[in-house]
Amino acid sequence: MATDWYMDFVDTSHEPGKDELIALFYFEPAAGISREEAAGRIASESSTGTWTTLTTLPDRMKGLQATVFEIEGNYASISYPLELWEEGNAVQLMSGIAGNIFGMKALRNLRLIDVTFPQAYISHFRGPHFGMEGIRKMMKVHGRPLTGAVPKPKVGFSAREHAKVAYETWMGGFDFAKDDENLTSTSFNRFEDRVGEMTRLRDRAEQETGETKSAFLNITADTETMKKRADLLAESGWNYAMIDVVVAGTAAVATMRDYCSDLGLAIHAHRAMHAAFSRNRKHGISMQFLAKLMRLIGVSQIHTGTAVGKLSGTKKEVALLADVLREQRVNAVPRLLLDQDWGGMKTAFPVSSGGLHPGLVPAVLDIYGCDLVLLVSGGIHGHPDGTRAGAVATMQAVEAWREGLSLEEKAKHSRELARALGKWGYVRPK
Ligand code: CAP
Ligand code: MG
Repeated sequence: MATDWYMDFVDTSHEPGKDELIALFYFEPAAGISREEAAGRIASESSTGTWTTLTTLPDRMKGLQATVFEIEGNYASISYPLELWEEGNAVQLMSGIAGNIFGMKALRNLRLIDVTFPQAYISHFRGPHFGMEGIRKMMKVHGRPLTGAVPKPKVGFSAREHAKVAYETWMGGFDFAKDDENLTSTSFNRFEDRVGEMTRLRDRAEQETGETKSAFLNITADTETMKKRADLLAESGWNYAMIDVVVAGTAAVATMRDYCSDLGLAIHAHRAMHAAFSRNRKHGISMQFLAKLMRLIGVSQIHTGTAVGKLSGTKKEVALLADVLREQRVNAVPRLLLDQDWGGMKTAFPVSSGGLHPGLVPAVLDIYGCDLVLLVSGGIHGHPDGTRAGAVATMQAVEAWREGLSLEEKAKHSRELARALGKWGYVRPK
């Protein structure tokens, strides 16, 4: 008598229907387990199956089973009937295709690489509130990347000191100041105090420059507290809220997407903790999928790496992430990305940050182009002449790239850039 039925979830002649959700996995079977059985177990455990054959299995339930329709080396493509997935509930999707399966003894490694969402699934999500166009209109910035910086050291400033660093950043020509991912409302820098100080100096910087200035103020906490903090931001005339989306969780981001949207707040998504599951190429969840999920839920922008800075991520991966967020039609890249037609869902900005300074700006813009939020933090506060000069130097590097000039050429008539190159040159921090 058969005791398991994993092979019932494998059919390499299956042609997924247009309404089926498709997932691409990298997998390594455990010793003694064939590829087919291992792939069948992934499909079974992420859809309707369990470890043993069942005495009760109404025929109609076969229609809910996932199907492994392609196995190519260590890559399995699995299709899921749409009925498996609750409309508009990305949290439940994660429980299915990113849940128990990571712990199965039958696998030595498993990595969820990407998912193709069918239109019938996407249609239940609102996506980004503004889109890149809407953000540019809101910030009155066109034809160049939007720029920002985090006051550094990451935490420790009082609210007043924090706002002063933000003021210098804005006066150096940057559009945004950003809270660091681990700054929320600490004894030395309460959120309410920071909003007050930042609002006062934002208004001054806007008056003095005639430009729109904003900030990614970090509301990350339990959802009820995040709602209160979002209310305070909206009352104080801000147009963004920042959330550490991985540690906050998919459910919290989904709740806050609608709450912030109703308040006219764009969401800046910091991805701290993503590397716990995205960095290992053999096990975990890819950043491509996290970026796709966050656009689906509706953040306005999310960190996607620099390829040249201090944190992991290759040029190719960074460019793919930008496509996932900015394009309406994303073409498959073997073993890295699946096809995705976003069906008109609004776009989201990639955010490049981490170990950047003026000398690295051209290298980053060569990868991303103009539709980017560029964050240079240590790379302005470490400028020999201070934060404002560092921001000016970075804006000069952006101008050089747009004018097709080398930084050396530009630096001949841009003192702040010359001084930045004098300190850092083109060093790529480790
Ligand atoms: C960068 C940063 C960002 C990282 C996040 C930091 O500061 O503020 O959190 O960029 O990484 O705390 O390190 P620096 P990613 O510019 O001074 O390095 O963007 O890859 O998610
Ligand atoms: Mg940070």
